[in-house]
Amino acid sequence: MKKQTLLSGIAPSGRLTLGNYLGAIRNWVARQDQYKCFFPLVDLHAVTVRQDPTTFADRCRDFVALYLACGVNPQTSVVFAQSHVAEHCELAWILQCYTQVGELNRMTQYKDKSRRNKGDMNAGLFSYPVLMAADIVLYKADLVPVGEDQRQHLELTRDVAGRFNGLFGDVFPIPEAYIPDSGARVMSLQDPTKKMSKSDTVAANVIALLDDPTDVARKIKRCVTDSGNEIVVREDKPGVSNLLNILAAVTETTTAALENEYVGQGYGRLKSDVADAVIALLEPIQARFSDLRSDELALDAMLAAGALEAGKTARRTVQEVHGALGFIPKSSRVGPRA
Ligand code: ATP
Ligand code: LTN
Repeated sequence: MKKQTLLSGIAPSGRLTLGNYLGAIRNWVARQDQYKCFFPLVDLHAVTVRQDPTTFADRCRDFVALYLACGVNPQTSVVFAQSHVAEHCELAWILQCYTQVGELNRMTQYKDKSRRNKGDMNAGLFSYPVLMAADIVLYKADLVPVGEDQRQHLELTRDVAGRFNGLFGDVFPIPEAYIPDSGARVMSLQDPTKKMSKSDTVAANVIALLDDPTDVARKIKRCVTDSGNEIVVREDKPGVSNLLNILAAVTETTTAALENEYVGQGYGRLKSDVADAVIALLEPIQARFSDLRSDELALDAMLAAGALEAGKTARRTVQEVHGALGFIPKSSRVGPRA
């Protein structure tokens, strides 16, 4: 039987975090043998906020090396840079013409980012979810593993794809989001009512995948906990709930089991267990990263091969979309001008 298709991407802004790993990358890796997988480095998404051109390419290579260090297998999964496959932009344009401004206005991430980016309210920030929809349907993806914050963008993708199919026939499968039970929303260490975010400029809020073990231990030791001493997941205990969620996700257990295990224990013990578990998770990833990142030629060659392969599928889909819309097919015969 033909494998279904899985696709997911992360914009190379900031530094990859434990949230990105638990909410997204880990769930890509766990499914990569069951699905035909596409993992674009979505660099076109990153330029919705200003990036420094002198360091951007290096950051992009760091991200790709980290994908691989986390277990993405480039022999079986297609890893590539979105900017190397022009069809992402072509399809995004067409899909914009089937997306309502009102739908984009309702995106909470846009409302959030526009509040924070008052000085640069560019049109890319607004239309970004359509580029994401194009990323997904270009490869006719069936499954999209993401964290909780992307649920709304996935719903929009489903709506736009369904609308297009309603007008032009079944061109796109309607993709499903895969959002994990645990690790789908890792919170900031200093403000656990807010999502841990890779572009957060306050280092103490974030565990980066490349943080060294002493930093990880220090950040967790100093993270905000709550009043009282009960170790439970509860709305009025966002700090402790976050630590329990992280520990449950990293050690692949449930928060309910951990609540039982920690009855009568103090916050200090919980924090040192979370630190140990996170450090044990990150150490092998960091070791593999150093090896992979040191061979830039090999990384770039892998991206070139990925773009070649992704481009074949992408071209086919764009041609199908053009056909559905009634564009003149591009002739393979070049003759004299009429
Ligand atoms: P930025 O700060 O640049 O907006 P971010 O850290 O919020 O970045 P995204 O690029 O929006 O990350 O997300 C990449 C992937 O990681 C998405 O699938 C997203 O749902 C997931 N993700 C991001 N942050 C978290 C988090 N704190 N917990 C769980 N999953 C997360
Ligand atoms: N918008 C996503 C990143 C993203 C993505 C995608 C995720 C861009 N294209 C396609 C899944 C599938 C975000 O996490 N900010």
